[in-house]
Amino acid sequence: MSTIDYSQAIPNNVNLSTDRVLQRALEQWQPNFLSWWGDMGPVGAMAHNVYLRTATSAHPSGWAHFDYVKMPDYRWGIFLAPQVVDRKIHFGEELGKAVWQDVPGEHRANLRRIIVTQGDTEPASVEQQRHLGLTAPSLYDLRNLFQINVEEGRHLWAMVYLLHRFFGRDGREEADALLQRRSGQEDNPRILGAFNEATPDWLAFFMFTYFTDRDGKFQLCALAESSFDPLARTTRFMLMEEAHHMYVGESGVARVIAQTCEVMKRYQVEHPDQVRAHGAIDFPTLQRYLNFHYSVTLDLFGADQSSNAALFYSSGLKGRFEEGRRQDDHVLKDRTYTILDVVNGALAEREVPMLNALNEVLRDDFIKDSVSGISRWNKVIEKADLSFRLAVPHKAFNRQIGTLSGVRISPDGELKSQNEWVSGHAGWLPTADDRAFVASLMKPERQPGRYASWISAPTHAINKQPLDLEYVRFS
Ligand code: BYC
Repeated sequence: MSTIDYSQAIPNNVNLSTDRVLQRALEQWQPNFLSWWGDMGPVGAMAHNVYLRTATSAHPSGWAHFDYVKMPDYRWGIFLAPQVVDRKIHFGEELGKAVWQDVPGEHRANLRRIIVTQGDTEPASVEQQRHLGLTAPSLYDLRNLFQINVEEGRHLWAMVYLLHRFFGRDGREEADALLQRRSGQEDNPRILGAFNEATPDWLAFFMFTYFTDRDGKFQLCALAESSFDPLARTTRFMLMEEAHHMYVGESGVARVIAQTCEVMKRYQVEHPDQVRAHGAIDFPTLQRYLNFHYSVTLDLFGADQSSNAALFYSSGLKGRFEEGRRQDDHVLKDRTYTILDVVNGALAEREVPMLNALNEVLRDDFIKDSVSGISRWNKVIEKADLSFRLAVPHKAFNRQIGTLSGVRISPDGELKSQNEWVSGHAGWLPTADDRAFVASLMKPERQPGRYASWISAPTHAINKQPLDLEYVRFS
């Protein structure tokens, strides 16, 4: 017997109350999700009352409902963006035909693989961030962390809905496996590399939400073009939530920079040791964190030449970022794209068929978007009249996936021998000392309206509330 009142417990616009098969699948899965949330969700935070945004409908007035909620009581819902009437496939071999409301048999395995890969990242990020609530620099930041965590949980529900609704028994098995893999676990890790890295401190968290959630944006935008309409509609709705996650990252790093500038000006110091002595994070450490998160995130786009990517596009499963705005034939058979290759141990440009280079096309779109935020960070430094500038490292720096994984390249794009790489490493990527210093700053600040020494106050509060609202009420 069902113990769940679906329309209340799981807000949805997928007619859950009349879909018995889906109900049964979710009824079995939901307790496992809650048990996973208890084991792997935010540590020690289950009884806190948190000022959270909950999506209660897909209507513009319903997707951002704010109130105090205990996280295990958060209503993880299933929402698809409204259906576009008469939507047509707009790229690939089947261009012009009606989009699919069900999964075509020939695309079943690939669609499942894409949905599972996407779904796997959502619980992974919650696992990566589970200790951060113990050291939040303010109640405002703590609330944002929890908001992101519950929404990643909802994004997992979104993918599980697709698996349960459209993929039968193997979909149910995949949905179970999403709760069984663990970030960073040796024998059953998460699928993609970046989601097995630790997010040990708040600087890493802000960099993660700036860069890695931005991969989320680009992948979701590519999936929002899909000919499989339920996937397109689900990801369109997820994108509305993703925007806040990237804002947390961009504004978080900007606030760290602002505080560093403030300390450097107030005490007239420049050397990293002096900046650290005043409880702020020096610019070279920020740059090394940036180098790490950027390069690890670039790998998330997959190999620069991928027959999977070509197949996903040609068969209409996954489009390009802003596919509809591009002025070409949307089939791409005769087009080429320039990628970086390694020729005789050196980097060289090479023209390859564009279809095979679509991971690279998406990665390049991501790079453009990332760079624009970094120039906004640099404006903060410029305004303080300081000369340091942050920059993204070369695309080939510290890569583990694809052609560029075979070479050692410095952040400024120079080819290095293995020995040179080992000796340069400490200047390019966070060292144990950097991590220990940042960890030493991670002391929780729990007074409303107060902030840790290493970060400035935010410029905007949540939902037009005062900045010193008690965003989290502790149990
Ligand atoms: N780490 O042919 P390739 C988000 C594997 S983030 C480890 O290039 P393909 C979020 C690959 O699986 C967005 N392995 O693959 C952000 C394949 O393995 P198999 C997540 C990797 O298929 C923050 C082999 O290498 N969504 O939402 O062209 C918080 C050959 O590679 C990696 C998606 O990714 C890696 N980095 O491209 C929360 C969208 N990269 O099958 C959430 C769905 C590749 O040979 N995924 N491999 O064993 C896809 O579209 C594609 O699977 C990928 C890979 C773009 C990821």
